[in-house]
Amino acid sequence: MANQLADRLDDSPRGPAEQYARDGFLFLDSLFDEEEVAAMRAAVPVATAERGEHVVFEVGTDTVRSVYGIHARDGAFAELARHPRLAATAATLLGADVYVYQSKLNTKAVFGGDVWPWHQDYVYWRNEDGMPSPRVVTVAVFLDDVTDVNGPMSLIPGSHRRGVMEHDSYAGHPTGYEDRPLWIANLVAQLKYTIRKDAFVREATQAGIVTPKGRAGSALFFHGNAAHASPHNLSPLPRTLALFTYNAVDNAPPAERLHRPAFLASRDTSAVVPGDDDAFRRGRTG
Ligand code: 6CS
Ligand code: FE
Repeated sequence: MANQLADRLDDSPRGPAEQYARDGFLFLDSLFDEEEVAAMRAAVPVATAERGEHVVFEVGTDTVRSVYGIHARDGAFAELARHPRLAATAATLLGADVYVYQSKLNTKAVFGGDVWPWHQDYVYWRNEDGMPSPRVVTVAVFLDDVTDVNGPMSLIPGSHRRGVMEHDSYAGHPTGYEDRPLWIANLVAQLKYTIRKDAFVREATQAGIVTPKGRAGSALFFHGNAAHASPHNLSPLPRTLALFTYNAVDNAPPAERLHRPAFLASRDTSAVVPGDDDAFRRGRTG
């Protein structure tokens, strides 16, 4: 009896899956080592030199904010998207076979990396792509050290259990992007859907705010309904993240709802087959 009582009183999570279920995110410090990160980082300048609709710039500048669809082209990021430490972990957290719904590099550039206001991701995938449910998880792989001053992501623990929170939204083009398609409003600092101030204050006052920081190679898994944000980069150091969104294969949006480009909502819903764990070791491809 005593043990059962102790167990009930001790609400500390048993393992990673329980921690994710409780908090809506899971931070794995130094999931990849320096050698592996160096191999991933080598692919960053190639990606940020790309030009096209999949590359988003900070408003009014030629500073790259994001490069989308990085998993869909052969190379290091395709390898990283199917890395077992990411894809198998995502499948475990969702309890389902998963496919890569979206991928991107968020550069948070020095002296120009703009904010991501408080938002939930799933509201975009539900409203813009018709995703049926929030059985979706994103992992941010730190390709640079993440510190207090280079624009770390913050989250509200447990906010994923609130469902889609109250949001403010706007129609039309964000200022400075009038010549872009309307989906640009989902991707820039002037975000189309942001958590309403009273809902944010209520949740953040009750649950607090956490800001996972760590060495390059760390990984932050977060639920599609986890409220999150990130500030400007105030440091002389970049804060490049490679983000992969894994959706449950049986949670794919109906094809007829998919109007945004494939680099925002993949049409390939085939389950990810995890690759080699040593894919980023010296002498390997990747
Ligand atoms: O609309 C989207 O797909 C993107 N927008 C935001 C604000 N986060 C998720 C995703 O990258
Ligand atoms: Fe987001």
